Amino acid sequence: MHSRITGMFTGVMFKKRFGSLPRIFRAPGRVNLIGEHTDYNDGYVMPAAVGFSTYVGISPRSDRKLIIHSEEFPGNFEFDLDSLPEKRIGAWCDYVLGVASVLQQQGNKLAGANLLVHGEIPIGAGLSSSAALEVSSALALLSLSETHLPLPEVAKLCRLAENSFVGARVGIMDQFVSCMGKAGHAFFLDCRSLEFKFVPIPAGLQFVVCNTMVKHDLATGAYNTRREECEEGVRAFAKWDPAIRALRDVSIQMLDQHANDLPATIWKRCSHVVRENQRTLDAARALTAGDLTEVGKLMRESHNSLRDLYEVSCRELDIMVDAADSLPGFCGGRMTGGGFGGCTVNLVRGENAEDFAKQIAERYRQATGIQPQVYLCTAEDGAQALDLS
Ligand code: GAF
Repeated sequence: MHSRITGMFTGVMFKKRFGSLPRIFRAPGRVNLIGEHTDYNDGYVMPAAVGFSTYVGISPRSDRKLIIHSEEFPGNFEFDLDSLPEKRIGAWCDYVLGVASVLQQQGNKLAGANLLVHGEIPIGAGLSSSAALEVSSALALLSLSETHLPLPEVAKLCRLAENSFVGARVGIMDQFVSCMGKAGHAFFLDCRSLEFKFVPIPAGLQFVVCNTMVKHDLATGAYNTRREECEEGVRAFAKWDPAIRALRDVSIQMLDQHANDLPATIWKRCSHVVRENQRTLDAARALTAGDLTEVGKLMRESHNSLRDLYEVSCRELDIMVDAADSLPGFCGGRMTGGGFGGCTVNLVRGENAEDFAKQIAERYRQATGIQPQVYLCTAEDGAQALDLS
């Protein structure tokens, strides 16, 4: 219902701006329950799509122009499809441009179009506003071309756009869950084979997502540096065992065996990834069995590892994670997404969720002086065309 109303609103804004009625596409943001910084290591992740989405309205033009506008984000952008920039221009429309550019490189004939973007996912909060913009734009642009792409292929091309055009070497998790998420379920994905399964979220459980209000920016160096450190680890392990192609292939036993053979930082990064993969497999099993105590324990271990070994947490995220401890209804929590700021995700019993939100906000405000935003969410469906008739 919410997405229908927001879709209609986007349609009205579109008509006001461009004078015609658009087709509307929606793609959601996500929280990641566990499996952090594992996707680009061919590992496992378990995110869920949530109720915040990006909406894109589109209508065809008779020329080759791409006009991109948003009521929320600054700037009116106009490009020629025959001479799109080759790299990011440093504006929010890069995610749309990147998708258009990759679609054309892959041989799709795009038509000129007017696009209006309505975004409700907090920016820089680690809830995948970028992936949602890419996916909704891809569906919109494809709707005016003759190509039909299955959603997993849409996810892959959006990731490629972010890697090659925007310059952030992200993995496949965010685009995939934005495309494929399912209401009421977490989405367990093997990032090597791209096989996935839906894991039901136990009835009555809510996600309470707490925004530290510290912004992160994936295009900046630290994320790409972590990837390079993982690659260095793979090169070392491959010398000891040529079958190793990614950290996914390293066992916990092998990791421990070589604890003193790798530079300390590289070993810490590898140690996080190898054990996080195991935790994600264990968490999927525990969630399926409804064992929330185990899920909570694994989430806490994941956070500690991201803090101490992968070093992508920050003081505010640690405070927010600690602030959840002992609150009524709390089942587990951790930082979610790339890190360096952004949000924590907490699994909380529905009847306690509102009180939890108030109390954690107060604890965080007292400890940091920052007023956080707290969102009550559930797992929602992935991307779709909206039928507003
Ligand atoms: C960001 C990236 F976009 C994902 O691909 C993933 O690597 C995540 O950080 C960390 O798990 O959201």
